[in-house]
Amino acid sequence: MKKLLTFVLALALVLSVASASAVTLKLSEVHAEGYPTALADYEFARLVEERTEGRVKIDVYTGGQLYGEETGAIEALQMGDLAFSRVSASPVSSYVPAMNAIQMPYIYKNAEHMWAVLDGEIGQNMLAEVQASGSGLVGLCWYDAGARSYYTTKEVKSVADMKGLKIRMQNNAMMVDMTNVLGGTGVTGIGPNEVYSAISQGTIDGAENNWPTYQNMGDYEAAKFYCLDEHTRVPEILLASEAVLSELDEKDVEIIKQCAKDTQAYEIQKWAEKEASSEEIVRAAGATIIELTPEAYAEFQAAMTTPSDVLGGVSLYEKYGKDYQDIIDAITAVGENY
Ligand code: BDP
Repeated sequence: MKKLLTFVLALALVLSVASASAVTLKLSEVHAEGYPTALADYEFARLVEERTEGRVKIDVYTGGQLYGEETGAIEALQMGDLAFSRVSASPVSSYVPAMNAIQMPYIYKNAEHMWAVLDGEIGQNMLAEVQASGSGLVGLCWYDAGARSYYTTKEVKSVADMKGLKIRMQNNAMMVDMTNVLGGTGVTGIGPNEVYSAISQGTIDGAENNWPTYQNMGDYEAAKFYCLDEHTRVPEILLASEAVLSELDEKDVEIIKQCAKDTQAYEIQKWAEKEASSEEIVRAAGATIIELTPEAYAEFQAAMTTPSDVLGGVSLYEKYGKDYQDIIDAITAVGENY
């Protein structure tokens, strides 16, 4: 009896030590449950809990419950108020300026080209640069987010049709300028979950995004014209807070980094499925999908490298790319194989 009691006490002690050293961390996600990135977040959380044997548990908060604007989540990571966030690489550029180099308009020929870059030296160096830049952020892995195109309440078939349109953009100065050089007006400060109502209320004439977000947020019901200009391929990125990671055991930090990398292929597969089903839903709902003529497409592309009055006489590539010309050239060189 005494032996059993000693055993029970010892067990209780072990368990309490184990639970005392276990931490629960938060992950913020703007997308709804079931969206490819949200699925990847949960997979990441599952792997981390399993491989740290319960020492690190991650609670995923979807739908922008914690931060409706990704900029808010990024700043919380910097302050150590949040452990993880899956965000678009676009708003990260405000904190890690080199990040623009991997999302310049029309820099990739296709998804394969982008993945060769992200999985190769350029992409891996850029992930490392997130922390090396002193941002207080740690870049864990990339996820797919397809190509972004404009969707509007009026038909856009050429650059000329962009004139005067107020377009919601992500919090990234280069992206705002991209719309401005096309003749529209880029508007920021609207979270992705607020785009639908902003269009419905007439505050803006449209936005830009990939097929899954256009469909999943319901935006296709408010802005019925989707112009496949495919101006950018902006990958998603899973970020961690440097301050929060520094509180953890180094061994667990290594496990966390590996778990993130191991979810990339999973997200890419979920992405492909969702991209196809979203396109189907949007087309079936009767939205007008505009395939640009080669001439019209070339016009959109050319606007990015043409000096513009809007930018004080320089081109978008000059303004945002000149400090990262080596990276841009390297990305273009990878493209020769695609
Ligand atoms: C979606 C991204 C999401 C961004 C959103 C946006 O998945 O992370 O917040 O675009 O436009 O494609 O803000």
